[in-house]
Amino acid sequence: MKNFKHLIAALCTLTFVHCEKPIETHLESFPLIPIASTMKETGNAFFIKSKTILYFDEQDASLKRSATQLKKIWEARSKQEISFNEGIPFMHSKIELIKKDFESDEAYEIKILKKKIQISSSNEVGFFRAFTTIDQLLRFQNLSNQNHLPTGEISDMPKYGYRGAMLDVARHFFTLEEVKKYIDLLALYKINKLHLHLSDDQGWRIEIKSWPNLTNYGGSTEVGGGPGGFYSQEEYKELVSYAQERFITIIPEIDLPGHTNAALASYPELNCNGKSPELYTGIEVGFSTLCADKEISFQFLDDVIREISEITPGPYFHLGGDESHVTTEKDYITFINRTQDMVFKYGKIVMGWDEIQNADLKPNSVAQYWADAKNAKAAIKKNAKILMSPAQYAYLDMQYDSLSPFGLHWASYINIKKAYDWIPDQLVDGIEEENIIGIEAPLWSETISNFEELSYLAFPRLLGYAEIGWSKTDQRNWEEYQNRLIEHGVLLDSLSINYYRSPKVPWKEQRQN
Ligand code: TNX
Repeated sequence: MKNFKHLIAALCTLTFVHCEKPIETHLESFPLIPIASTMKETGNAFFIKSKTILYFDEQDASLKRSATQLKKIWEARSKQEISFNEGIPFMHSKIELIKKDFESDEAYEIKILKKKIQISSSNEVGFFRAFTTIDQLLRFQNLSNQNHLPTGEISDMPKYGYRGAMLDVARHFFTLEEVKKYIDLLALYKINKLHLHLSDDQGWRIEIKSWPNLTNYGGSTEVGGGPGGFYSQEEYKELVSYAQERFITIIPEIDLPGHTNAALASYPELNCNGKSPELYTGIEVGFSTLCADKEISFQFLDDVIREISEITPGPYFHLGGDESHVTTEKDYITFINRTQDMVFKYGKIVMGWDEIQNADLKPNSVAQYWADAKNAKAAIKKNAKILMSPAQYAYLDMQYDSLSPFGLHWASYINIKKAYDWIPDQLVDGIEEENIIGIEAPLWSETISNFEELSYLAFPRLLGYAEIGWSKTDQRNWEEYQNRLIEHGVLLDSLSINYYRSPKVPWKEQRQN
């Protein structure tokens, strides 16, 4: 018997054939976040051999782009090279990309067999979501030094088409590199929208060529008096395409008519009294407004909306519209109605904070519910869609508890469980499943000024929001989620991401990197 084993071992070595003894694997208990619609394990293992052959129809340009994306991810994680449609099948690992119809563009299926992996979807975005799943599988196997994937089938599709994060780059500026790093992490958790809050009292962060002082002067500081910053249009385009490669849509927000001190400080003619206020570096809200009596205000807004729309391929333009406490109701309605027309003229769909329902919202606009349920319900009456960002549950800038070094708490303290344990269509009577396009987790930046602080507030709560947006409600359960989250703590550690290690969660010991 012993000799026989030696003989087999020798044969394996000579022929380069993998003859590991079968191992038990458990796909179903894999800590995927967001959890997939179904996962069925078959108990075997797909061993990652030297080199991998990726089979797909090279005539199909979109499949070729998908193949190239998978190649990048697979080679980085498995450390094994991928070749397209060539190689000696029995010596190498095999993956097939198969196009077939699904209910949703983002739906996909992965079959992990002993000898090959089959990935199917109807198009590029679905393949990308599948690759994200593969990416998580490989990352966790790497963390436990495993050279195989568990066999079985995953079939998956999102609950909501809109799964977003918002980043306030106005109160504190975040560099292109920092935003890209955030985008990478959003993509790993299947988040598909990044809403950028590009202007506020404290800073104007996007170049407008016809109004250059907005950034030259209006972008020159931030909360606390730091140097601020802004994105040139070229840099913004770079960000848009970086996000696009990860199937994330950038949604630009220009907050109006309030939250406009930086613009008012940059151009005296935008003020009703013709005089510019000072730049502002505090954190009060609701004290500034554009001037509805001056036509130049609308010329200004038309230029801004036109220039930004021209460099934004995504369908949405966010007009802000929150906390305009010093704008009269009549002027407020004028501003939203007129800018809404501009957004349409430049081919985009209007988004705004829930107060925008006070104007004559056009059907299919999006009201972002953050504070006032009455506003959200009124928006529904006007045939608007609702994006769920209830401050008490979904605000990433709320402190975890009273000891949190960053964040505010005007809406609530939001610990990791509270962030996870709510159901968008069961929160407010009258905001029903059919009204909701999805969820978004805003990260306001009054109290954070660098990536470490950003990630401390965003992680790990963002993983919970990703799951609320993607996974079916009846699959979600805090206790079970917490077990997966603990594994993602290890993953975030391996990526050197600073996250909040709540004392209520039994995290694994942190490795020193
Ligand atoms: C409210 S949420 C705001 C922001 C602040 C945030 C701080 C919303 C639409 N407006 O201006 O940054 O609270 O949590």
